Amino acid sequence: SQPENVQAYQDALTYVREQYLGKTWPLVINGERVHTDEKLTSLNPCDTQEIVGYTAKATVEHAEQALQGAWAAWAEWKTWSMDARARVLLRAAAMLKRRRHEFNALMTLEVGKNYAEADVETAECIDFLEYYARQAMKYAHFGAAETFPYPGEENGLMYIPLGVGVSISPWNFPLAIFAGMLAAPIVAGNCVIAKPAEDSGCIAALFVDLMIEAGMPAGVLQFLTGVGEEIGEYLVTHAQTRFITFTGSRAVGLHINEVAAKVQKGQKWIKRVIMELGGKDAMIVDETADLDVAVTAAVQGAFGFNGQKCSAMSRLIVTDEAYDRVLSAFVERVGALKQGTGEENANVTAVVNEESFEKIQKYIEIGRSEGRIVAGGGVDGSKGYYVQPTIIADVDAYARVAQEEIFGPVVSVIRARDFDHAIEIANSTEYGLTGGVCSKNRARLEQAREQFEAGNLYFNRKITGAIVGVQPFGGYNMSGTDSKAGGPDYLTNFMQLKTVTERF
Ligand code: TXE
Repeated sequence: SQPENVQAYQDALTYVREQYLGKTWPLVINGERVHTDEKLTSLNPCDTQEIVGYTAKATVEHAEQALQGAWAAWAEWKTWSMDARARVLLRAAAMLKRRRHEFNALMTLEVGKNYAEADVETAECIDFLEYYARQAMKYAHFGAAETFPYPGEENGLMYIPLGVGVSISPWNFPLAIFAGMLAAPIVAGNCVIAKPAEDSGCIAALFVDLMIEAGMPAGVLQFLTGVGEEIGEYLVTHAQTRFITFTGSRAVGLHINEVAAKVQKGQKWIKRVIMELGGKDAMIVDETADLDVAVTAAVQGAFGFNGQKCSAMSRLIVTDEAYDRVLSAFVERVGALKQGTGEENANVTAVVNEESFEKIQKYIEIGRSEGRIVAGGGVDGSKGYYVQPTIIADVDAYARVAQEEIFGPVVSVIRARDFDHAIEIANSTEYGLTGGVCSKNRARLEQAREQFEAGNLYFNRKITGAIVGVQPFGGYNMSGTDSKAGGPDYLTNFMQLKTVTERF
């Protein structure tokens, strides 16, 4: 980071600590701030003594109120022009640019993201708002130009919003994913009930306040913090929910998919379900690869936000000839990573909560029997949930640590006989989100382009980091419905198409 940004961040951190620490953030239903007796607590994972804030704990009565209020608000919102709706997003983006450091600071405290990555996330949030606002214009007018003219008739396309839906988001991109998943349906003319993850309600609430300040009318964006199994479950199974957009774990995603498919009494539609689930993303390094490029890509792809990304590299597959060389360079580089707090901008910080901390520890233990721990392996939960960046070498492609999502700073290194074998291993999990290849061999890159099963492939660079409007993001197989967030057709997930043909 530039020194002036570091100073601005430090100032913002002081401001955020003074203004927000220990604050209780309410629900927002029909434009009203609603407080509840019971609350959820957000703890700083890097210092579990520090209470970052509290969020209201919504009940099913609140969820019902939010749903009815959203349908009432929709009657008006759907009549707004695309242009007018897009302007609300653009205003929010402009405001966020001015308050970037404040959002970064709260993010570093609430989920422990280091501030360089928090800054990238805030930038991504701004990109989502601006991109979806501009994409909306595409659907604004009578779309006859998009269809083939038919003699004697005029054919028009109309894109109609669906109604009211639910957006359920995770803690790992508590601002960008939360915002992107609600902004797209909203700009397309729908009303949304947004439910952030239990661990990241404060940053979500700060963003909702900003959207309201930017001109979001009452009822269009309803904000409910609370427990997924309670209000989330209530909303996804409700007859009046028209669509669900979800990012989170495979288990919860598949559960929602199943319960949302059941048609409830009085329900008039098949719910649209848009899912972004996990990954077990692989990067292949062959013997022709530039060692420095490959190892830099591996370190960045694996340990950014402690590997707590569905797009994180968690399997390093190395061809036999290059294996020892790549492994020892990787171990050396990982040993140099600094662990500390998000506000210190440490390379690796603490993992999000106790449950994750324990889950990752369990996998490290499994890794001890399935391979050889050659870096890290230790933990320290005394003051924060610190897990050392860990490398498990000599792992079999079908071992549990090579197949299951660990969602922490842990990489399995797998030896491949040759490049064909490496591709076979890469495709051996049930996921298919991101993937990478480091090689100077053109034919092999072409082969990977065809055969590597992943929604987002990266060659000779790190494998995370889809850029909005550049790399439409979403995976194959169990990684989700491949709905491509930040892509040119994403808004059509939240609209239905009507064609009108008139004979002259
Ligand atoms: O996710 P959950 P969690 C993976 C990762 C991580 C694990 C657990 O492996 O370790 O999931 O994380 C809401 N009906 N990913 O517990 O439980 C919940 O309140 C409706 C991968 O945070 O899936 C939250 O808002 N909603 C991932 C959201 O679902 C329900 C990102 C996600 O929670 C619900 C995060 C229910 N029955 C975790 N139960 C990625 N793809 O990047 C829970 N929720």
